[in-house]
Amino acid sequence: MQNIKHTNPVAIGDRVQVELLQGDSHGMITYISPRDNYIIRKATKLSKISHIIAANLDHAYLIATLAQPRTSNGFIDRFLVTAAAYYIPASIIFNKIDLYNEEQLSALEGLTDIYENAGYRCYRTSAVFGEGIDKIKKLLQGKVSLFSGQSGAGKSALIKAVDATLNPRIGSLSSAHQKGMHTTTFAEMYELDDDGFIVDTPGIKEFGLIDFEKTEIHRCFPEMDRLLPFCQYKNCSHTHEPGCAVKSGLETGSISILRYNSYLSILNDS
Ligand SMILES: Nc1nc2c(ncn2[C@@H]2O[C@H](COP(=O)(O)OP(=O)(O)OP(=O)(O)O)[C@@H](O)[C@H]2O)c(=O)[nH]1
Ligand SMILES: [Mg+2]
Ligand SMILES: [Zn+2]
Repeated sequence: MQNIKHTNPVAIGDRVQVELLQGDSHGMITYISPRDNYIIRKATKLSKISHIIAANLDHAYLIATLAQPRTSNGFIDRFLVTAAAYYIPASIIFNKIDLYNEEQLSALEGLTDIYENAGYRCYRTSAVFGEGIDKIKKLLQGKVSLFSGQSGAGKSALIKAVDATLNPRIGSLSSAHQKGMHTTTFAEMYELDDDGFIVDTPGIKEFGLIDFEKTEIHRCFPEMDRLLPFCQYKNCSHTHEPGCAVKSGLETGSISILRYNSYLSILNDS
């Protein structure tokens, strides 16, 4: 993953030294400290060029929703894999719970089980009604956190709910398709009044993985990674090998079929 071209040499979250120029109103970045970590996406789907979304993160949160615009499982899994690929701890915030009907609430229970079993914390919030916000505030305290997800999921609205002194632009949904309108157009870091920083990002259509080795992918599915020592083959790909603990897990239900299908789909794409 080293020889990748980036569209941005300096990213949100970089720690830099600045030399002030005349009048102190302008400066020049003279040094970028080595990054503890960073998270990347492809500049465009087919592009070899990538864009560093942010650097030096403590945690990445996927803002998902089962109401408009519904976040697909595939999207959730690709986000989680991307974060794991860059060794950034990740969690899921299911937002807009005020809009969920019975069916969506029961889907939420199911998904929460799946992802918590896999090893990801799940939270539920309503940015509009303030539900679940106190918990999120605590999580963000003293940390550098990233909010990512599809346009319209409520990333900016959640930031405003967490700290009312901040003013990220909050959009509306398109009346035709109830999709987001790409209101946030560039990543921006906000300092929370409670200590901590949060990076608001533009909505992402899909996460494309970058130059990722097939053999690395199961490392990014923690529940499968945990089973690897119990597979008959040390380098088991969990697809066709005999004595595969992941395939047995599928039969007993300890591995979710949704997650396994995402695994296969990502494996096929890379
Ligand atoms: N009912 C309800 N609406 C919400 C909630 N959170 C956000 N919204 C609405 O969803 C729409 C989009 O919210 P934004 O915060 O702009 O979404 P975003 O994820 O930042 O979108 P982009 O900046 O385009 O990526 C706005 O109309 C919000 O008021 C929620 O918890 N409940
Ligand atoms: Mg936004
Ligand atoms: Zn296996």
